[in-house]
Amino acid sequence: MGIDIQPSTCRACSAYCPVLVTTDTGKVLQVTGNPEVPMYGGFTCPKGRALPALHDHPERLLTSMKRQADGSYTPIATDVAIAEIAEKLGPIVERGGPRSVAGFLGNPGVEQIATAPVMLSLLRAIGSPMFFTMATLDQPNIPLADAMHGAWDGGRMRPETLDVFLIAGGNPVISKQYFGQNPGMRLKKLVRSGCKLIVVDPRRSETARRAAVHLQPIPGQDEVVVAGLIHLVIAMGGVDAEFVAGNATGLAELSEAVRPFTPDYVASRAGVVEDDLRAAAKLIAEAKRANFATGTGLSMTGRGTLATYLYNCLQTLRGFWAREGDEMLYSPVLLPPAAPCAQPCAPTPTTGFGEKMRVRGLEQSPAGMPAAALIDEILMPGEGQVRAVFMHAGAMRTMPEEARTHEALRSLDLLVTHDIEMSPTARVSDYVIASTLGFEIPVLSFLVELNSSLHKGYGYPDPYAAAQPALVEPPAGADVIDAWRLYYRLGQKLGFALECGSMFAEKGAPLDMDNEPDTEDIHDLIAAGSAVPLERIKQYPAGHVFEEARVHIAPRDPDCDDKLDLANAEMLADLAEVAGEDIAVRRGTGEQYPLLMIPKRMQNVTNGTMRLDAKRLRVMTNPAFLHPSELAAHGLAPGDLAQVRSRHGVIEAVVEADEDLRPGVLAIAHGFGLSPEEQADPRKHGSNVNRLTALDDDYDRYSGMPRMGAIPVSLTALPAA
Ligand SMILES: Nc1nc2c(c(=O)[nH]1)N[C@H]1C(S)=C(S)[C@@H](COP(=O)(O)OP(=O)(O)OC[C@H]3O[C@@H](n4cnc5c(=O)[nH]c(N)nc54)[C@H](O)[C@@H]3O)O[C@H]1N2
Ligand SMILES: Nc1nc2c(c(=O)[nH]1)N[C@H]1C(S)=C(S)[C@@H](COP(=O)(O)OP(=O)(O)OC[C@H]3O[C@@H](n4cnc5c(=O)[nH]c(N)nc54)[C@H](O)[C@@H]3O)O[C@H]1N2
Ligand code: SF4
Ligand SMILES: [Mo]
Repeated sequence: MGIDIQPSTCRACSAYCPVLVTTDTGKVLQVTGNPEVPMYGGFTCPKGRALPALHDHPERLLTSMKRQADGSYTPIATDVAIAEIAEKLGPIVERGGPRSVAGFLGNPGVEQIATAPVMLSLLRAIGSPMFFTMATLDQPNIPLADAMHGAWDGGRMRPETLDVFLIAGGNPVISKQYFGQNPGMRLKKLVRSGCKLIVVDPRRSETARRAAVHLQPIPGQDEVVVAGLIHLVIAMGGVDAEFVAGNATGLAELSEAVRPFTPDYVASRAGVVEDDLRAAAKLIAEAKRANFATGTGLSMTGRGTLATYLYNCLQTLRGFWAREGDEMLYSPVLLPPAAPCAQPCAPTPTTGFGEKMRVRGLEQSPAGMPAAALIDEILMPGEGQVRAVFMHAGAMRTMPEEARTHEALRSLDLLVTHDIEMSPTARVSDYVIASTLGFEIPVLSFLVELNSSLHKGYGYPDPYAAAQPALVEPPAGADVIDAWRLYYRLGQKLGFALECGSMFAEKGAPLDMDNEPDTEDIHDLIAAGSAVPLERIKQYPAGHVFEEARVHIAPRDPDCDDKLDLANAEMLADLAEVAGEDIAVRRGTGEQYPLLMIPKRMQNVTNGTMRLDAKRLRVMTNPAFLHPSELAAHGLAPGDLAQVRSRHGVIEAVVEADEDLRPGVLAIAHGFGLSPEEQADPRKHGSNVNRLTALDDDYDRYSGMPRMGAIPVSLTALPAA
């Protein structure tokens, strides 16, 4: 005991920064970056460094809670809570069938990686297909576009080899998406090495400041911008004819479909400078190697799937996929071994293979089950109605349409959530299972690699992995558990034989249902079949780059006759609709709602988490940022309170000036506010932007994800209190 410094990993966001943790007799004192992992260069952000304060925060939830008839909460022993939940679950399944039980997994699964396989195993044992994740309210456009275009088996080109990196609707400097390790340092290096950044963002973001070309469009015009880039690249003779002939079909149809998107039309419609659009196209047409990346700014616009599909097409037109002999972008370490070839994989179906929803004609897609449909699956009576939900997410702050989400969650027969505080989601639950956090949970760097299989903005560019023990016990007297144990113990009580394995295996290994495993045992099962044996990874407590794991792209299989599709019928029909539509009607702005609200992320907060230490991190609120000219036009000064209204609802927010924003745009982060059962002070708790969204507003036909950005709003000054 006494002072001790040990390597670990911050999991307060998906960047998974390697850290050194100073403890004193079981108490976390300090967190600093671990300079021994060169990829990260010692980087941490303020959230990671604030973790000690989270561990023993006075408002931390140290006992599970049960909702009482009057809506108040009383502590309950976790095992008593689990026994009561098991007793309630049986009759619910008997009455409503297996489908009446659903699981919902969000961002807390980044820290508690054992939740996903064990929650899923319990649902399977019950016989329920109703497993939802936040992925369909995030960037479902990416797997969907890959399904429709077909994917490249060799994957994308490595950043350090690129002449051009384009990012549309993403801000890696803050979000770490696409540059998960010390993004500032990596972007600086990239630009110094001669790579030209092209950024498409209505805001001159922290990333756009480093751009060779910054296109600053009106929000919600990404499909127009990329159609314009394709138009120009074709006109400039930029098509890699040999690559396209060997690997794709549909060039003629795509060329025809982008014909209306002339530079002057795109410039006037999307509000970008025509010369900048031409400059971006020229960089792309002349580059030898490039990558086109999309983020949440683009995915939230309601047409993210189309825009991403078109960026994939542009990638193919230029032949910008990893070539034979290239090093794979993210070589597997904890994932099963890979042997990628320089060849296409044919498109895959978007529908027709999974569970059908009873609402909006939605069903399971390559992006997973449509999370936005879950709320209506709860509210809509009839066979298959969902009556019990296990929630490992902060849905009350992060699901669209707070009011309908609240109505649905409160109407359930049973809502069980995990939490580290009495968050707005905890405050609508029947049972809140108090959970461990931070360095109380063992580390396995599997999640970063798992994400890379779904989204190329995540992954380790070097074959790095870490498996590290928990460093501290929960505070004395606390009755908290690692979240997966709820599902294991319920399985035990209900007499199920649960299993757990690699997400990539058909079937997991059976769990010992008599002697409760440790979290590290679950991690061992998750890593089953890993490219580098877990035993070897465990020999390096500070994490390690396994040079032997680097994979290079193999030549094309001579028998491969798969082709990428440049002319998916539904995508080109959508593009024709874009070309033919009434622009003003589509945009939805006018006298009543003159501004467009867009999402943005802030450095010191991850979605709805870490509000506990808000004071230290100085994120009391989520300001509505506007160009100073907009503030003046609305009679507002920075720091004033204003009402923001959309067609779906209204919030009060603190306004701030941001010169880097396009006039006409209001940018605000999500993940704030209190539950609708409490009175929130916008200066203290921030405001829930999901009061301004609706679950069925302009939703994607495959993922069900509604429009969560480019939302028409109005702004009205509020009299000072
Ligand atoms: N309007 C709008 N809505 C959005 C978005 C947007 O841009 N705009 N973004 C969407 C996106 S991309 C995402 S990924 C989602 C994220 O939404 P969620 O998946 O809900 O993620 P978080 O808000 O990070 O979840 C944090 C919550 O979980 C609680 N929690 C529960 N269990 C645990 C635990 O075991 N450990 C910890 N540390 N906390 C726990 C925390 O107290 C906190 O309340 O939001 C989505 N919603
Ligand atoms: N610090 C911090 N890091 C995070 C998170 C966090 O909450 N805080 N959340 C994590 C999560 S869950 C995710 S999914 C990732 C997301 O990672 P990113 O997608 O990189 O998220 P943002 O940083 O919000 O960047 C979105 C950008 O899109 C721009 N934008 C808004 N509307 C439009 C539009 O219509 N078109 C275009 N082209 N751009 C637009 C915004 O101005 C903003 O700069 O970040 C992760 N990392
Ligand atoms: S919260 Fe900060 S320190 Fe922690 S992993 Fe994310 S970027 Fe790294
Ligand atoms: Mo996300």
